[in-house]
Amino acid sequence: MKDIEHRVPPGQTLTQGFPVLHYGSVPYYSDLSKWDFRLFGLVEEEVTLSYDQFMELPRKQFTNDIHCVTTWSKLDNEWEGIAVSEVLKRVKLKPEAQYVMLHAEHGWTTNLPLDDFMRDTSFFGLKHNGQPLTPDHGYPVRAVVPHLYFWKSAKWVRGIEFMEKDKPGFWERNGYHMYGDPFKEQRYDFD
Ligand SMILES: Nc1nc2c(c(=O)[nH]1)N[C@H]1C(S)=C(S)[C@@H](COP(=O)(O)O)O[C@H]1N2
Ligand SMILES: [Mo]
Repeated sequence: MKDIEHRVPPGQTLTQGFPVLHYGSVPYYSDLSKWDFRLFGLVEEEVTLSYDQFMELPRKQFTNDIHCVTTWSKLDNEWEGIAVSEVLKRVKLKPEAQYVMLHAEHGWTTNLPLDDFMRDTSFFGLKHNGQPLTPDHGYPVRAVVPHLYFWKSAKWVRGIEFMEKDKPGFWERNGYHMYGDPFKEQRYDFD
């Protein structure tokens, strides 16, 4: 493991807490039988997983550092989650697929390259530091892509759209960087 100094990107400050940041309201789920997860776009056949089907996917433990564009970083997070590869096994991607758009509740979106999403450090998080995700941190499922700024880690994620070309998601349309590498300080679109 890298020493602390190399784990904290430029311009970031460590926090022991777990700040909550999002646009809009926290979704409330009264009936998870209505929850589903869609794989669509450049796939041979679209797939929709039910809540039960999603929760039956094999889980793993992940440990990582997270870096928010608002300058806090939090080291040594322990997660239980589902590897992206486990979810992607359910579809056959068309060869043109190069980018993904993650779709979350209330139409919130974020974009990233397929290769970044498919790294074995990216996953769908279900528990953080031993506890089920709280509603404000993304219950029941959030994406976690720790090598990019944390806004790419969609809370309340409900689907993956596979795309040929990069397209801006919610914050990317509102001035944030298309890629968002914290070690290069790619915070805003002019960085
Ligand atoms: N659905 C959704 N996911 C989201 C956001 C959002 O507004 N909606 N905000 C992002 C931003 S800007 C950050 S920094 C992280 C914050 O996650 P946290 O509240 O668990 O710390 O969630 C990301 N995921
Ligand atoms: Mo953020």
